[in-house]
Amino acid sequence: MSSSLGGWATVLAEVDDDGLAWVTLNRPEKRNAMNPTLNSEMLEVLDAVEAEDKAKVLVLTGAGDAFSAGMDLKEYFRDVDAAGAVARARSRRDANQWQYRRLMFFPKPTIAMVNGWCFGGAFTPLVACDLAVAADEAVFGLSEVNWGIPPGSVVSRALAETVPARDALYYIMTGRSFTGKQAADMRLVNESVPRSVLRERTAELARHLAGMNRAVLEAAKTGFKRARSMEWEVSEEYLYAKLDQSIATDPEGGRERGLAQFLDEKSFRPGLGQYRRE
Ligand code: ACO
Ligand code: V55
Repeated sequence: MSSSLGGWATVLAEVDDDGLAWVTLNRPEKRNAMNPTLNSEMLEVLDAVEAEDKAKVLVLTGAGDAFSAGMDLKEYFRDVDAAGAVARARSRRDANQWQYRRLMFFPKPTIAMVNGWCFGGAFTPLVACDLAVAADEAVFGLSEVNWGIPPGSVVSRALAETVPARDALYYIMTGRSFTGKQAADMRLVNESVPRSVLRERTAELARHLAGMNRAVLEAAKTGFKRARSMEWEVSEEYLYAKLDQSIATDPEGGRERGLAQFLDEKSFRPGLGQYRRE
């Protein structure tokens, strides 16, 4: 059983019984190219997933053969440019708002499930997700140069965050495509698996995260993502503040229970798994 989080023209969003929020870019006939409608709807979808208590983990994927064929070349580039500078600025703002500002620091764990085609602008939400799993057969590419532009927005920044410069420049400059297997080799994604098992493999990872202490997970992911760009002394201050905040606000008192199960009851080994939460 799964319940829908709302009705959108270009995105499907539903929560299943395991607490997984499946967010599916849903323009399969356009290979899930991101048009202005999708970009503004995704902002609503992220708000809905954040607000839904049953949703523990967000999985971002695409309908049909594509994850996403990138920005919509007609509606996002040609039509919006024709509409003028104000329309263009607004359209860029929505796209960037969901693709990285909102997604990168989303309070719940996020996993990109790359089921197929993934081009250009699609790299931004891919990298903004905490984790990523691809189909071996998925095809990726920085295809911007193929049609006459350099990668824009934060696409090249997102690549620099995840893959070595040699790989990034090779694909940014040649425009050549690569597979899910290659994406895993260069660590753009955590792993790739045959398409036939992609959904189950991703669900298994998502269920693991869904069964964890959410306050601690949020502090852990935010701490890593924010500390990356900090100087060490500042990151020490910040990460201690985050740790103390987590202890003070964790509604299930995870730390005390973990310590008691290990030190007093001797019924659990933290090195080998999480404390009992029931
Ligand atoms: N923008 C707008 N429309 C698109 C896009 C896109 N990015 N990608 C696919 N479509 C549309 C096609 O125009 C076509 O529409 P139509 O049926 O109304 O004519 C439909 O989706 C299907 O496309 P096909 O090319 O027929 O699908 P196919 O499965 O053969 O190929 C592929 C898929 C490889 C993804 C191809 O569509 C493609 O190369 N798309 C563009 C990929 C790209 O370079 N994206 C831009 C990256 S740069 C950036 O994002 C900033
Ligand atoms: C890209 C993405 C954009 C953009 C210009 O190369 C280029 C990708 C997300 O928006 O405005």
